[in-house]
Amino acid sequence: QVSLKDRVAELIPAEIENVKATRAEHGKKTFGPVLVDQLYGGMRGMPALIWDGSVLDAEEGIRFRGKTIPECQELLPKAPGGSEPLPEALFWLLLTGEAPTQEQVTALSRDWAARAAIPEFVEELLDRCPPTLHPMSQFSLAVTALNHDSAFAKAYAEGIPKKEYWKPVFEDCMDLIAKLPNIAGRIYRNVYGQGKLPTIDLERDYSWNLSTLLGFGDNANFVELMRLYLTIHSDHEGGNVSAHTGKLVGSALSDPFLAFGASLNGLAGPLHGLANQEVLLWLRKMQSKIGENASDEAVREYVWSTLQGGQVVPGYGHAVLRKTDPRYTAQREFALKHLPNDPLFKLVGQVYQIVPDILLAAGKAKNPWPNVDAHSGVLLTHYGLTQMQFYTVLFGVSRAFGVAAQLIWDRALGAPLERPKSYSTAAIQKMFKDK
Ligand code: CMX
Repeated sequence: QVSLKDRVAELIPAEIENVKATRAEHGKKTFGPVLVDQLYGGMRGMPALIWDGSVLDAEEGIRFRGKTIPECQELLPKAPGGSEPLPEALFWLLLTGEAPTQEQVTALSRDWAARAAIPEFVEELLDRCPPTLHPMSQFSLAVTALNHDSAFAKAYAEGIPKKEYWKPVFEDCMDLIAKLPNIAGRIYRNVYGQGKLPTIDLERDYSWNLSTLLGFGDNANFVELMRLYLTIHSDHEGGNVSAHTGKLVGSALSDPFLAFGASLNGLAGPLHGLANQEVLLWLRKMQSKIGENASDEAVREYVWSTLQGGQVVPGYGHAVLRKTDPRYTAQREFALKHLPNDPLFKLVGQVYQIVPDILLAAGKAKNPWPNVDAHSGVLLTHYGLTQMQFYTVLFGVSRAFGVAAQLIWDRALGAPLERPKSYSTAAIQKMFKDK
């Protein structure tokens, strides 16, 4: 059976030709004007990057290599007795555009389990972090430190030719993904005092091992949740802060550990991945203010008070999406199947009925609908993973899949250093004077 690396090696020559032909045919075509407003407005909608793993449609949501989330749930191999896709399979899909066989997925699970150990000095680094250091800072610190053993950094120092870059980058990316459960598990146990870390089981899948390291491996539904969670958070095209940061830093030929460490620092912002922590904090604050089983009216008033206090409603709105995020829907369906009577799930459902109308009435947000972060914390809380400051770490484990897949392709296709043009306000004024 063909391994993932062999399959990527087979695909590269044709893809190089494909890109060449695309550039020859379309290279001089324009997407239309760039508006000055886009320079000031966070580059919304400005075509700027190539990202092959996934494409985001404003109305429909994400497609991984052309497949919607429900299609991935149908198509991708599952664990024995499980019904959610294995994230290993999603990684294969992101990287090759193809669904792997069950055997290929099992081989990938084994490969990652065999690479999972982290260097002793990284363990010590984590053990010395004060428990008051945010889990995301600890996570980024540890991932950055993995660059100590980067195959790419070593090969580059030894003068590896450009067309070979992707090979050590592939190895680094596999190591990166494989080591994240041990890093996440160690942070969780250190910060929340959950005792000694168990060892990785070479015969089990990635999500089972991650769940076990966190202390939830004996709950089959939690493990299923992890499989779904890691699948749907993996990739959201290239322009979001974590994905773009990884690609940008990788373009300087920083190795995948340095590149993904930078991604994590972006994911740790409250307008991006930290929103899953913020949602839970906000829901808890609401409950302490208006009580559990509050009326729609009381929830409505609370939402308005958040907006009037100048804060955002976390988990709602999106820079690209204009409809309910299918990642939200996938989690809602999981909840309807596994925890329909959970009180916090009911509150999240109630909030879903109420917030969009209020955001529309407030008239600012371009998208009043919930995003992925509006739901994930409720599911984790249900199974006892209640430490909300840890939630973004799980998002980070998953986001490595999407960033890693693109880093491999960027090096295989010889993507150049990113260097867009910036302007000062004075330069803009001068440029358009009298126009
Ligand atoms: N609550 C209150 N106001 C909101 C809002 C929300 N959920 N979403 C957008 N707005 C406001 C913006 O703050 C902005 O206000 P100002 O003009 O005063 O600055 C205005 O509406 C227009 O913003 P937009 O164009 O609709 O949204 P952006 O593309 O600028 O930002 C996002 C997108 C996600 C940062 C924003 O919707 C937000 O802050 N949401 C809450 C945080 C969140 O859930 N983030 C997670 C996103 C998913 C992820 O990356 O994980």
